[in-house]
Amino acid sequence: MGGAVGKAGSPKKAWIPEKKIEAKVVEAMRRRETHGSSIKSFNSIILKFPKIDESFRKCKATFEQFDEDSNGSIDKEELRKCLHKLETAFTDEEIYGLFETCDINEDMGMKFNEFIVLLCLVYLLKDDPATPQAVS
Ligand SMILES: [Ca+2]
Ligand SMILES: [Ca+2]
Repeated sequence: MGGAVGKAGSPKKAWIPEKKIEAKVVEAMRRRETHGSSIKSFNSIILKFPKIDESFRKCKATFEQFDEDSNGSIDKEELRKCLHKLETAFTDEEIYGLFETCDINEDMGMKFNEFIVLLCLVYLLKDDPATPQAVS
């Protein structure tokens, strides 16, 4: 790297500060590497794919259960009925809100890909699924 400036004189001196910066950058990069940020976590997600695949199949089965009339999409009423059946703590209003959030293309039906978004949201929103009466 670097141009051909000051070939004859003492270019080394002029280069020192720049090299210091370069060294710092390299050092910083190395530090980031050892801290292993985004790339590492991306890999660790990919390594979980066999498990995700399994969960995905379960999601598909759940989707089919929700889709009572088997028309390939879950409508508002189907979602409401199923969430009530599962005894989730959502009010009708919340369920409709979830539905509207997840119905990305706004065709009033939830396809499988939209259903995945729903599952993620439900997961994020639920706070204490297994122990409802543990908190006093
Ligand atoms: Ca349906
Ligand atoms: Ca939709």
